[in-house]
Amino acid sequence: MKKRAVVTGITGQDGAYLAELLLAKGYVVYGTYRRTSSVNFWRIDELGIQNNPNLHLVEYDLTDLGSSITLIKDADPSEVYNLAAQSFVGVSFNQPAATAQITGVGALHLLEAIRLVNPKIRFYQASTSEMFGKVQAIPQIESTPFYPRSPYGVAKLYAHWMTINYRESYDIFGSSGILFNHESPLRGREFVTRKITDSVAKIKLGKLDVLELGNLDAKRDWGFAKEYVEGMWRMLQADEPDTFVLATNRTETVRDFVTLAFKGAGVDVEFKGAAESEIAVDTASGKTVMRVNPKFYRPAEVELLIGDPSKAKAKLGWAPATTLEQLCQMMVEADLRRNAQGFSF
Ligand code: NDP
Ligand code: GDR
Repeated sequence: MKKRAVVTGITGQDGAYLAELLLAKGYVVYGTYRRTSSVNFWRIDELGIQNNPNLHLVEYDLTDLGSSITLIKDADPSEVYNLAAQSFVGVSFNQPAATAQITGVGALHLLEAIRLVNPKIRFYQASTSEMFGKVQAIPQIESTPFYPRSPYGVAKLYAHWMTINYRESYDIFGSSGILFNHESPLRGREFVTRKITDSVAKIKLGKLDVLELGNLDAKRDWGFAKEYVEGMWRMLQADEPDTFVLATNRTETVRDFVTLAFKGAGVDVEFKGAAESEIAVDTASGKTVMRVNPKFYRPAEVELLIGDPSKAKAKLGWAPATTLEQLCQMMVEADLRRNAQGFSF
């Protein structure tokens, strides 16, 4: 009998990579997507798994308890990976209540469905380094106190504690992965790394003049998404449910990522000015290729994230392999190819 898994949020970056991994391991995968007027399967299409006979696409909304119960009943899985969320931190300031319902209470709906339908199902919750927010220790580990700085971070913290609560109250195998930022060519274009690599490609191809960004001083611990979904899977194969940090233990500024991305496209840049008037200039042409626009600043910022994944290495044998330079180069090349072909999602 093949193992069955539910992956919520298959239209997102991680959902697509995780579905690819599980299919390669011989699972039957029930991947959920939302009914919208124009559902977009470009990621699973790009990975070539959309027509895999072991992949079932299921319409589902995380905010609906009944829909969650039906999903778990019909798919009858042994593992559920909850990756669906309103995952954009910036938007969570404008839509705090919707973010709470989807990103916070949505996870509870799945836990309730598991408790009611089959408490033996193993559950993975996509927790986040945003829960550390205004960081209380450097680097951050599983026991570092939380201090979320956005409605998204607060909603994720609720889901994280609910996962632990269901573990302790009902003996449900609920594991929580505190994942630091992970990127890839499949990253959404609203997130800063992909916004940068896509814009760098467009500037290189003469399709855009200037990239506009917000806070260049924010520091992030960026890893490669494809490696992080392997960590999720390992968490559900462990003997005990637990909480794990997945990270690279290296942190760089957004400004550093801008430099790397332009370099990846063969452009050297120099930064001038400061704060709201900071720009980056192409040293060869003298043209301004990046400028700060305060409209991209957030009401409250997470200044510095750096995670220590030692526990995941010791207990799961998980470690990141791709360097930030390799990751950035991979993303720039994918965006150069896509933009040259005239499309970019
Ligand atoms: P994406 O934003 O790429 O994907 C989110 C997915 O959630 C999409 O498939 C989206 O569907 C779906 N979704 C949104 N709202 C609902 C809803 N109401 N009902 C059902 N599905 C919904 O996120 P990532 O793949 O990057 O991240 C996966 C998970 O991991 C998220 O929970 C995120 O918060 C978390 N995380 C991500 C990190 C990262 O660096 N990538 C780090 C730490 C945690 P649609 O396509 O229709 O919008
Ligand atoms: P983050 O990712 O908020 O860390 O959440 P994002 O890429 O959106 O921002 C990273 C940092 O870059 C700064 N920044 C900008 N961000 C965006 N999006 N656009 C800009 O123009 C810009 N300019 C500067 C931000 O202020 C921030 O400091 C991601 C998401 O995937 C979450 O779902 C996940 O939980 C965390 O990573 C870990």
